[in-house]
Amino acid sequence: MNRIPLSENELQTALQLLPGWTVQGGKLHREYRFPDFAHAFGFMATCSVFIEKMNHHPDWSNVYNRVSIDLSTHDVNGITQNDVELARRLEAIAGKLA
Ligand code: H2B
Repeated sequence: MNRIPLSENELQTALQLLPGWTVQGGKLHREYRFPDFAHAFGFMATCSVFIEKMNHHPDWSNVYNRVSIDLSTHDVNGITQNDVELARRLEAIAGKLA
C-alpha cells in the first residue's frame, strides 16, 4: 500500500526525476503532444493495459494530438508514490511513441 501523501521534500525529489511534470492543484500534471490524433490515442490505449493492472487511473483528456494528465490518489486527496510510479510508466511509453 502506498496510500500516504508524499511530503513536500519527497515530492520535490520525485519531480527532479520527472522532467516536464509539475504540481498543479495538488496533482501531478503533464501535457504530452504527439504527431497526430492516432499517436495520442495510441498512447492512451497502450497505457490502459498497465493502468488497469495498477488499479490506479489518471484523470486525463485528449484533444487531437494532445493528452493532458493529472495524477492524484483520490482516497487520500493527495499525491502518493503510486502517482509517481504511474507518471514514470507514462513517461516510458510516451518516450517511445512521441
Ligand atoms: N486511481 C487513482 N488515481 N486514485 C485512486 O485513489 C484510485 C484510482 N482509487 N483508481 C481506486 C481506483 C479505487 O477507487 C478502487 C475502488 O480501487
